Amino acid sequence: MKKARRVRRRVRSEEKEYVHNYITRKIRSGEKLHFTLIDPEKAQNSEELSNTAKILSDAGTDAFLVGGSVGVSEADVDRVVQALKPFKKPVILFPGNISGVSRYADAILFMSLMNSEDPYFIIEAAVLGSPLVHRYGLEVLPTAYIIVGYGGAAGFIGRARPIPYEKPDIGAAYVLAARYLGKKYIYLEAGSGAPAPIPPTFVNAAAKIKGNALLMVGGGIKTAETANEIVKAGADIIVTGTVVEEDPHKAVEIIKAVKEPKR
Ligand code: 1GP
Repeated sequence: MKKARRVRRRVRSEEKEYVHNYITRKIRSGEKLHFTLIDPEKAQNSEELSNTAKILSDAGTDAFLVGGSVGVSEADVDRVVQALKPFKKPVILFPGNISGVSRYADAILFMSLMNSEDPYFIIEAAVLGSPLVHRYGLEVLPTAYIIVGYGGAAGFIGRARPIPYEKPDIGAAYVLAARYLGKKYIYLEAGSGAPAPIPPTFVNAAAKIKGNALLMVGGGIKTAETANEIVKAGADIIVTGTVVEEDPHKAVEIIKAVKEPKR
């Protein structure tokens, strides 16, 4: 049994790079990353989804995140993950609940919503989802999910107590706690469609204290300038979703800004 597992592991590492290795290899070489978020509930037209994915993949997005807060079934997630597979970028689950776990994905942001007031979103959803993650053999990316400011659907559904934009010291304390808990990824989330993204000062306070954890920032990033400022403030990974739905070509400009940030 043990031998079989060893062989399986070896076969996997020969065929395919682990997603965490892929991400850290790029970060160590000095790159900043861009993740494209696809909400399965909104991606109903598969031809449109493939066209969008091709534009973003060609532009250099580093991975696809698949997830949403409302109206997402496992069948929807399976369909979207499979549609994204041909583009040869890692497909990472970003589950709003246990229905967001698909066997076809490459990895999962295994999350705790750190500033939820509901134990379900802090730990219980993770407990209910973990046997599925194990059965499907998904690579796990341990993630502290922290909701800031607006919060959007993720904040409302997740019963978060969002950290005010003007309180970066509280954000930094959450980041430090996440780091001490051993999280490898810290996701500062303003909420999808946030009217204003997380301010660079807030991101900078988090970046200074994050240690070796990777800092992801998303919510309300709609222009190359904003992405540039957030990268300069110390984010390792920028996530965009709404702008991709509205105009994939605008997202291409954001990818350029992430890859070649202006000083
Ligand atoms: C939401 O952070 C992501 O979970 C992306 O937000 O849709 O505003 O780009 P936007």
